[in-house]
Amino acid sequence: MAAPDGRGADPRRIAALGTAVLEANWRTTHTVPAPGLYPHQWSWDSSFIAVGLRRVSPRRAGQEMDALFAGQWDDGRLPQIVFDPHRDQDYAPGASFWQSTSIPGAPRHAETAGLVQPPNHAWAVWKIHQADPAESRRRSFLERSYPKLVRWHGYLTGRRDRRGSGLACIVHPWESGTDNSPLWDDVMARIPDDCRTPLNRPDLQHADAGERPSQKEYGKYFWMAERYRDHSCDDEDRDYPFLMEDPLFNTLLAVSELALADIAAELGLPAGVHRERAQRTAEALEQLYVPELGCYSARDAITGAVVRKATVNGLMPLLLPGQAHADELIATLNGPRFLGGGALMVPSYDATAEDHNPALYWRGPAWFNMTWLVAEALDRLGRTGQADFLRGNIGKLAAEHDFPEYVDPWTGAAHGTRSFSWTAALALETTY
Ligand code: 9YW
Repeated sequence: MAAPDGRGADPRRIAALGTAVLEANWRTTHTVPAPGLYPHQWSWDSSFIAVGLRRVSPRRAGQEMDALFAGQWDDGRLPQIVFDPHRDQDYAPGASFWQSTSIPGAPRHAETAGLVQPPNHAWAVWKIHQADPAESRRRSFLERSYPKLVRWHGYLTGRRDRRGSGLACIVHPWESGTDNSPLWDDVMARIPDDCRTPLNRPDLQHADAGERPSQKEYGKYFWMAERYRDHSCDDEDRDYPFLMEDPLFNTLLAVSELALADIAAELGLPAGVHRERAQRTAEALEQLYVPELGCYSARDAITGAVVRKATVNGLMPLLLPGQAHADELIATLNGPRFLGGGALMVPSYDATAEDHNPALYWRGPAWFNMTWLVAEALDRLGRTGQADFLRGNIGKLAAEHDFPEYVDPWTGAAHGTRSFSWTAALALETTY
């Protein structure tokens, strides 16, 4: 019988069950995030998936990244979604919404979304290489991935640094990976919801409406996606209303830039330039630190206002080496807003906030990828006991509840869809 805190859950069982989910969700070239709800390839999901997959098949983990890179645009962007053309009716907005093959600079042979997702890819590529360096070298995995990753980061630090602050902007809540996080509420209030596309919500066939973004939120999501698409996704729409600098997105960019330094060194290329870029992003992130919250937050790049809300996104700079606010971030993590009330995994949103909802998507529940990232950060800081506690709960709650999308942070009750790939992959990863 597993201990209530997750320590003692059988790692072999977790690994076997997690591997079976990944096997079932594999589709010839890539892994879908979940059967039913998410039938295509999602960008940052693939990186998390590959981190776990490399433990059982580094080769397949490499293929996962190759399939995503096949959707890269001429400007370097890696798309939020690479669509499976056979599943257009099963997810909205799909390939027929984006019509990407007629957008200048988008790939001709893959249908993709025009948006992006957080840049955890170089980090994943480096981890895949480390899992089996000989296999990676045989397949020239780093040689072929490196230039693509450099172009991807070039897009983010170039065209996406919309305010010249040294931080990449996201142009849609979907780009944050934390779709309906309270971080976006103020800006969302000024976004129209009268999109032209009919909202048919195939997602509601696979998940409870109470656990998904509302119809009004979807109207706004579609309105922004339409506007971005109709501007050829060119990032030059001067009056575009949603430009946010997110601490999660920019932390992953810096962490991935450090991974690019490791990759460059392995390839015998200059690595210093990547370390300098990572340092610049880390320094720019300081603009997002909010002392009274004891964590980082998002900034509206249009008004310059920093959002006064504590979310798991704002804890992520803990991953950065030499983090100046490590003590404050740890205190916040262990305080009442996050783990202080006896949570098993890290809540996505301040537990003391009046509108915290432990069952609603990114407005309270704990997600496996975020908890895994926090555990990684704790490990780097030498706080292995707490990292093990979180990893133990990741494995235990994942295996106990058929690999849910997210859970109630205190009871562990499962929410969202099941057989969720990054839950399976990261649960598998915790067993190594
Ligand atoms: C959506 C696929 C995606 C994740 C996001 C998560 C959710 C909904 O599912 O987005 O329709 O894109 O918020 O992080 O990549 O798993």
